[in-house]
Amino acid sequence: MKQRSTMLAALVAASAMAAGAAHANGLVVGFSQIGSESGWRAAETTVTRQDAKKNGDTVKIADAQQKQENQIKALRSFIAQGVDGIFLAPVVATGWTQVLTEAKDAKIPVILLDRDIDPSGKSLYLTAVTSDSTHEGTVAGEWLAKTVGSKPCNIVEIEGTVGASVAANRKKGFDDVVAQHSNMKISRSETGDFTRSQGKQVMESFIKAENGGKGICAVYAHNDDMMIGAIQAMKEAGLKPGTDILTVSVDSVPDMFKALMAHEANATVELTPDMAGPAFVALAAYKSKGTVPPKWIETKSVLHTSADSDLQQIYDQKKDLGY
Ligand code: GZL
Repeated sequence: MKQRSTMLAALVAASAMAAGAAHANGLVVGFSQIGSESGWRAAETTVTRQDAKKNGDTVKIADAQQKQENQIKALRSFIAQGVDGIFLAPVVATGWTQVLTEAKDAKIPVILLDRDIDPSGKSLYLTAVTSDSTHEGTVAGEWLAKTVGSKPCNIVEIEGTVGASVAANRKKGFDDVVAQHSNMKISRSETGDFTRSQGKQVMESFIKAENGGKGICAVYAHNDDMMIGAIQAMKEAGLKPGTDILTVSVDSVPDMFKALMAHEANATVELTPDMAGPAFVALAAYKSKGTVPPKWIETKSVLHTSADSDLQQIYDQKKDLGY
C-alpha cells in the first residue's frame, strides 16, 4: 500500500511541475497593441504586463497609435527578432495576409487579442482570444427594448473604428434587435473611433440635428469612452443623460461605473481586459507540448445597470487596473 501512495505522490508532483513549467517557460512574446484610444485598451496593456510577469514570460509591447501600418512594421520587427510568439490586436479586420504569412513562414505562432481578422485569414493565426462582440450588441439592444417597452424610441448610435471587427459585430447585434421592434428606430449612426473626444463631437452633432436632443430617446455607443464623451455633450446641452436620454455601451470601465452610480448612464456590457492571460497559457502549451488550442477562446460578457447594488464594489476592483 505504501509503495502505491509514494507512486501517486510522485505522479501528482510531476504533473504539477509540468503545469507549472507550462506557465514559467520564459517565453518572449511580441505584442502589437493598437494604441491607448480608450480606458479599456490601456487596462488591457497593464494586465498583459501583469500576466507576463506572473508567468515568468517577457512581453515586448509596440504601441501602433491606432495605425495598421505601424502594427505591420512591429510584426516584421518581432519576426526579425525571432520571438517565441506574437500577440496581435488587429485595429481593422483586413490587410494582414502578407505579414501573417511571413510570421507563419518563420514558424512564429500568432494569437489575436480582442479583435478578429477576416475569416479568410483563419489559417494564419493559432487562436483568437476575444469576446462575442455580436452578442454584446444583442445584450445592449435587448436591455434597451425591455426598458422602453412599447414606447416609441428614436435611437442614435456612436460606432467604433471603421473596419474594426468589433464595431461591425456590435452594430449587427444591436441593429438586429432594433429591427425586431417596430417602436424602435435608429435615426443616426456615425463613428466616434472608440475615443472620448470623438464620441463627444458625434453626440454634439446628433443633439443639434435632433431638435436640441428632444428627439432622441436613447444613445448606443460601441464603447464606454465614446459614451463618456457623449454624456459630457448631453450635459453641456442642458440635457440629463440617463433620464432625458437613455444610455447603453460596452467595456464597463471605472468611469462608467461612476456615471451609473450618479444616474448619468443606464447600462454597460462588461468586457474583460485580460485577453493575454488565456493567450499566454495557449502559447506555452503549444510551444512545450505541441497542444493546438481551439481557433477561438471566448471571454464572457455581463450586463451592469444603474439599478445594480454592486457598482461601488466593482468600481473598487477595477480602479487600479490602469484604465
Ligand atoms: C473590444 C476592443 C475595443 C474596446 C474599445 O474587444 O477591441 O477596442 O471595446 C477599444 O474600448 O478601443
